Amino acid sequence: MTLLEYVLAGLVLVLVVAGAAAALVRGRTLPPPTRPAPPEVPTRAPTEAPVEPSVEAPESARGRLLRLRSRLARSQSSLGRGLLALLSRDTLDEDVWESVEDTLIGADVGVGPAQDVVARLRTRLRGEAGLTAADVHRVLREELVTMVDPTMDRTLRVDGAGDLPGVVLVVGVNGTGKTTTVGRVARVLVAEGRSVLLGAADTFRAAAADQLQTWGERVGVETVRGGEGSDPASVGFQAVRTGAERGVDTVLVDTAGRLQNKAGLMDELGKVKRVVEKQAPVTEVLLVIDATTGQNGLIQARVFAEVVDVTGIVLTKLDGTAKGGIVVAVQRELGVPVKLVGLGEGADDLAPFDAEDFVAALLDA
Ligand SMILES: Nc1nc2c(ncn2[C@@H]2O[C@H](COP(=O)(O)OP(=O)(O)OP(=O)(O)O)[C@@H](O)[C@H]2O)c(=O)[nH]1
Ligand SMILES: [Mg+2]
Repeated sequence: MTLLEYVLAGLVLVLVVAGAAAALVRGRTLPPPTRPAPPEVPTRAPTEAPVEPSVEAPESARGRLLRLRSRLARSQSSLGRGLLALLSRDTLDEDVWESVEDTLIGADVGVGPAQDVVARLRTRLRGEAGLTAADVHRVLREELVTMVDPTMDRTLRVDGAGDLPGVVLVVGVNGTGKTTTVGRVARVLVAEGRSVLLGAADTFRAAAADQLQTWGERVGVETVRGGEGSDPASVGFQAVRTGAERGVDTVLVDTAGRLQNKAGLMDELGKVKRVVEKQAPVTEVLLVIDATTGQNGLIQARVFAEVVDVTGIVLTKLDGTAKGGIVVAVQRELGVPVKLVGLGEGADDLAPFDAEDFVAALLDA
């Protein structure tokens, strides 16, 4: 090989190495040509219509108590289990009957109903030889169901006469769960395909109307509200008038919490109902009672019933007390059925009350 040939070969080698290096560098900085292009995402111009706020699909009322039964059973297990244990003893003597009565009274059933049940159980279980545990269970269940009264009509009156909306007024002392109840009942009605309007007749605090409105918005229901401190009766009236004009099925009116011993506030409540009724009859007055307040709930019930004709009781926070007997006591006190029970803080933790299901939960804990 001549010198020239060496030089040429060297040059070729340098060129090849340089080209390869350049290609390598290019390969590192440029995206590999084989990588697929990202799919095109359609972008929305900011001027387009805003996305609709998502509206929840609430759970229908049917079967709710079944879902919530374990919660009820958990809170009332000492009552059911206590009674069953006592009645399963070999001999049912005076001591046992006294303990049965004490257990019932301890669960807030009330003295009268407790004595009635004991008398009936004594007659049915006395001297019957060969009673099995299943027999005792059945007799106790039947007597407790009778005590809770399966014959009471527990339907919510949410329909108005003719073209008028049904009007539900929700009342009770502070913090019992009125606003929560209105929100939850609205969900039940929406799930059943009804049209609903809310009235924020709690005008003490702006936050109260906000709270109600939030409940409504979650299920696409509107709230009629007045200014802070405005007359609750006129807000109630306006809500029912609007409901009638729009032809909605049901107007739910939330009211401010009020202590039953404040005469002025109780008079105001009477006025709310009277004024609303100039527009359409109130089809249901729900008194909300916090089950954890026990006997105090009975005193409230008495006073509220005098001012507004209570047609149904909502017993909230049953998940928080072992004294489920208050159901019986309050029904006796007013002669008005418990229609709904609250068993938790969740949006769908309100269930229609049913005597058989309730007793089943007590005994099957
Ligand atoms: N554990 C439990 N909590 C409940 C139940 N019902 C309502 N609550 C809670 O009770 C509290 C009070 O509820 P609200 O609905 O604001 O009561 P309110 O009667 O409207 O109160 P005021 O308007 O202030 O008189 C809230 O924290 C609810 O979540 C229930 O069934 N179980
Ligand atoms: Mg409230």
